[in-house]
Amino acid sequence: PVADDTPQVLERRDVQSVAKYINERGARRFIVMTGAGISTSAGIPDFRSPDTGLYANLAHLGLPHPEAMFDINFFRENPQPFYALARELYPGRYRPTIAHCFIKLLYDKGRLLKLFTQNIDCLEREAGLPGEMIIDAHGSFASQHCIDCQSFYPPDLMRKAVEKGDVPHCHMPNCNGIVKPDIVFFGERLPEEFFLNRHLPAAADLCIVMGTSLSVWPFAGLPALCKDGVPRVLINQERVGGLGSRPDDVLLLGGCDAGVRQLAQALGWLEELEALWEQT
Ligand code: CNA
Repeated sequence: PVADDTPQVLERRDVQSVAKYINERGARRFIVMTGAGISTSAGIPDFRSPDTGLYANLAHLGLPHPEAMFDINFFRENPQPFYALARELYPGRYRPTIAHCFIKLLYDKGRLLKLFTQNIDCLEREAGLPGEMIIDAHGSFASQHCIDCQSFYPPDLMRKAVEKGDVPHCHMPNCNGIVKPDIVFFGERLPEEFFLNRHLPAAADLCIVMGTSLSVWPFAGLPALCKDGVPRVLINQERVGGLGSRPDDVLLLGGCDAGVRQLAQALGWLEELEALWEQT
C-alpha cells in the first residue's frame, strides 16, 4: 500500500514534476479555473482578501452586508453600490496580468480544453483568449436586461451610463425598470453554458485552479470532477477547496503571477510568456 500523499502520476508533488508530466506525457487537455485573485495585481480588488478585498470595505460602498452587492432585492431598492462596483470593474479600464496571459499561452500551444472563470472583468478576453474557450460561470458585462420587463438594453447606452456613474433605466414605454448586466446574482441560476460544459473537467489531463477562494457553489465543485490521477495545481495565496488532498495535487502557495512564472520557467516557456505579456 502507498501512503496517502505519495503521488501516483507525478514523480514528486512539485512544479518541476508537473512540467515533466506536461512535456513528457504530452498532456494537452488542461482545464483552468479562475477567480478574482488573478486580477488583483491588475488593480481590481477581490472579495475576500483581508484589508484590500471589497468585503473589507463595505462601509465605503454603502452596503449593509457583503452579499447585498449581488442580492437582487437589495439591488432593486438601491442599485448604487452595485453600479459603483460596475464602474470599477467595467471592461476596458485594466490591463491583463501575466496570469491571464499564461492562459492565452496555453491556448496558443493547443493545451487548453476550457477556461472556467468566475470573473466579470473580461481580462481573459483582453489577453486574446477567444470567447469559445471561456465559460463565464457568473455571467459578464457583455449584455444587460431590464429587471422588470426583461427587455434587452443597448450596449452603447449601458457603457455611457456606467462611465457617468448613472444607474441605467429601461427605455421601453411605461417601464423605467432598473437595468442589470447579465451578471449572476446570489440565488440566480448560472448561465446555460456552465451546465453544458460542466462535464469537461472529467475529460481533463491537467487542472489548474488560480486566484479563487472556491467558496461559491456550484463553481466550487468543479475541481472535484477531475478524475483521480489527474494532477491538480493550485496557484493561490491560501489553500482552498480541499486542493492538496489528492496524491497528485500540487500547491503553489503565493501570488498568481509568481506561480505562473514558476510553472512557465519549469516548462521552458518563460521568455515566451513575458513577451506575450509585454505585447498585451
Ligand atoms: P474571492 O472569494 O475574493 O477569493 C479570492 C482568492 O484569491 C482568495 O483565496 C485570495 O487569497 C486569493 N488571491 C487574491 N489575490 C491573489 C493573488 N494576487 N495571487 C494569488 N491569490 C490571490 O474571489 P472568488 O473569485 O473566489 O469569488 C467568487 C466571486 C468574486 C465571483 O462571483 C466574482 O464575480 C467575484 N469578483 C470578481 C472580480 C473580477 O471580475 N475581477 C472582482 C471581485 C469579485
